Amino acid sequence: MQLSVVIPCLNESDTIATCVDKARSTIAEIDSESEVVVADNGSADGSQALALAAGARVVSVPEKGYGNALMGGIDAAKGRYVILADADDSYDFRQIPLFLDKLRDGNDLVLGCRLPSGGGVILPGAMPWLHRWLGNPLFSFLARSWFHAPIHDVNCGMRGLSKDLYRRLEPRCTGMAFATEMVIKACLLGAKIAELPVTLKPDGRKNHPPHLRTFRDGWDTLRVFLLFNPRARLLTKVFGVHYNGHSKRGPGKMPKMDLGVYAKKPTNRGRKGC
Ligand SMILES: Nc1nc2c(ncn2[C@@H]2O[C@H](COP(=O)(O)OP(=O)(O)O)[C@@H](O)[C@H]2O)c(=O)[nH]1
Ligand SMILES: [Mg+2]
Repeated sequence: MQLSVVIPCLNESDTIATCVDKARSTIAEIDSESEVVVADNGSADGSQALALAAGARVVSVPEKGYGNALMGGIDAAKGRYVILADADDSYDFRQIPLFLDKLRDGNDLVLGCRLPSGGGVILPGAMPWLHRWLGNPLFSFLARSWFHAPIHDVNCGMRGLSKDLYRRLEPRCTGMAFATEMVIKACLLGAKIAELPVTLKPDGRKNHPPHLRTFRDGWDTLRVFLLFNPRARLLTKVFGVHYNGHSKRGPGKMPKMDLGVYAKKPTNRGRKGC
């Protein structure tokens, strides 16, 4: 199978059916051998049934956290390429073919970019002020300057990657920092990375606010940056992040590390996430 669209979902009954519907109709036009996988994180609002009825394959991921949900979904995905997008109807699933084209062109990771600095568009009300003007630009700047990532929106939830790269990443971050871990590790492995402008619109939720918790998730993301940057080892000590490893960078070199309490070993799912 060529393509799996993986949608992480936690209590998204307002929007999950719309997202699955849009994803399915888009991929049906480009590749009949493709699937939509909803990685459900223990929704209690009937999201699973809605996703099933809309034609998705639903995978249950009991361990909470954005990273856990995505790891469960990507592990179950059968496609050679995987495209990820939120279940809140904030991304445009009609852009899936553009991601697939770039993956087929030989890119290992194709990152969406919502920020205008990378050509993206954020419609009014779609992103909180702090994320728009501080968090996302700052973290993306760190990804560019510390790890030479050719991107402008390290946290974008719409992205595509090859299953082959995913296997080599051995991700461990269970929460929102998963998005950053993926980009940093792809850089450290020398993966081919491309960026694609996307449009973010206000999500379609009516019943609950976004899951992202600005300060907790921002702090976890910063710790991942410190952890992987050899020059920041002193800082990691100050901030209580454990770093047991090497500082070698470049193709095929992955620093050894201990992500401490907020990450899990690849073979040991189910620990407390971040
Ligand atoms: N934050 C978070 N998101 C989850 C979790 N499990 C699944 N998700 C899904 O991950 C996606 C991203 O969450 P969202 O609140 O949209 O984050 P934001 O787009 O960064 O504001 C959504 O589709 C959620 O339903 C979880 O435990 N935590
Ligand atoms: Mg979202």
